[in-house]
Amino acid sequence: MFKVDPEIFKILKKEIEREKKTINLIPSENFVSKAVLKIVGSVFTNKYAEGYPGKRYYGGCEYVDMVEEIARERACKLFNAEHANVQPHSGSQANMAVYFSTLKPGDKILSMNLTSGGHLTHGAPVNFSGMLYNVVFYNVNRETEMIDYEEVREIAHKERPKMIVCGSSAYSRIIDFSKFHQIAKEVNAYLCADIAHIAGLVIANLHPSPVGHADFVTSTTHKTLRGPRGGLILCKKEFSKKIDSTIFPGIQGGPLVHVIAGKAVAFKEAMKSSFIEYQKQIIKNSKKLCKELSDRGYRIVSGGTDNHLMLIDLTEKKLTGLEAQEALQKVGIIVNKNSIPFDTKPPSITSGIRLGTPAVTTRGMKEKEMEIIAEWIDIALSNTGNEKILKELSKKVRRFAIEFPIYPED
Ligand code: DSN
Repeated sequence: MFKVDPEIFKILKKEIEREKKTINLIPSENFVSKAVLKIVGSVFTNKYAEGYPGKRYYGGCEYVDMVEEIARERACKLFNAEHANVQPHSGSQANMAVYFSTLKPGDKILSMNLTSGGHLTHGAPVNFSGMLYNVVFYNVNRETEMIDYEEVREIAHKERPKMIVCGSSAYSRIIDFSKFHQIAKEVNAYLCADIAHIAGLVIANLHPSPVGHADFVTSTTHKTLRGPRGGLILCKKEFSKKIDSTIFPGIQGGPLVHVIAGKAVAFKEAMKSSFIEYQKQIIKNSKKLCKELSDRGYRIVSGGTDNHLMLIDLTEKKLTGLEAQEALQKVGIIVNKNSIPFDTKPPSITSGIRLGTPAVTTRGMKEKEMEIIAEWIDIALSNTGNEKILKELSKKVRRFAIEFPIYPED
């Protein structure tokens, strides 16, 4: 393999080493199982399969049909949903399909502002969603830094949106989908819940499910759900035809069958009791990391976390998110800079960092390790200009990370 393209395979080797030797705290990343890795790298990548099981535009789809059917059935079972579409290449395309199937350009969407924790595809001006639709935002409350459902209700009644979008990329608290349902009902709006970040927690019953409340539920499959990189839509039966035809032929061509097979395997893994234990540990680790950082003087947005992630406001530490991300990367702790609510700095700089525990929990780390990581984060962020200290620390991080192999069987 190496001989075919040494340039790329050398880089692959480096990435393998990077993943092994660093501590990954990016809350939207994870490590898939060997089984998922294998099926995503399988010959299913060779197959065209435009259409849906039993109704394809290509011959030779008998096995592809079986795989997609199983993936759909497992998704419905896991989430107790009436219909699943497993073809979206990403969470963005899942959201796009929901909007295209229900809205016309210019229609009004009410969603969470990006700086309050929303996602680009929830109407950011630089995204297709913000360009095509008339978007009004709700923010978190300035004091509590949590969603203020009464404020959402007020905006909804004033603006009468055609769709309300809930769910987020950087919100560390429980989202009350039943309240959003009630508000959507009051103003006769569709409700779309984007659970990309919390899908695994929802499956494990550690976060309330939007199924039964939202008309549409979108997700990615690679965050807490720990599957391959991709998207997913769940919806009520009445919307199934519209959603399916919006995905194909509406916005996508051939589905990525190798990825759908990976989703099917990940869904099977998510049905095991060990998956529930894993999700419980993600939250325990998140709460512990949060407490340890708070004890060391870091301001946690909203004062804590109920899920797999937390946002740290670095304003009082006189650091930007970018500076913190770079200092931590030097020692092998990988995080991403992130806007905090009402951030005055641009998204390329930010006042905060976002940390999460899905990936470290997959490697078997527990509360004890969270304490060590918090201590190292503090040392790195208190010594951003001291290359000697950062270098010493990077050696410790590397030794520590190697003790928690991603694929112990290798
Ligand atoms: N980029 C993803 C995240 O990191 O949360 C969301 O799409």
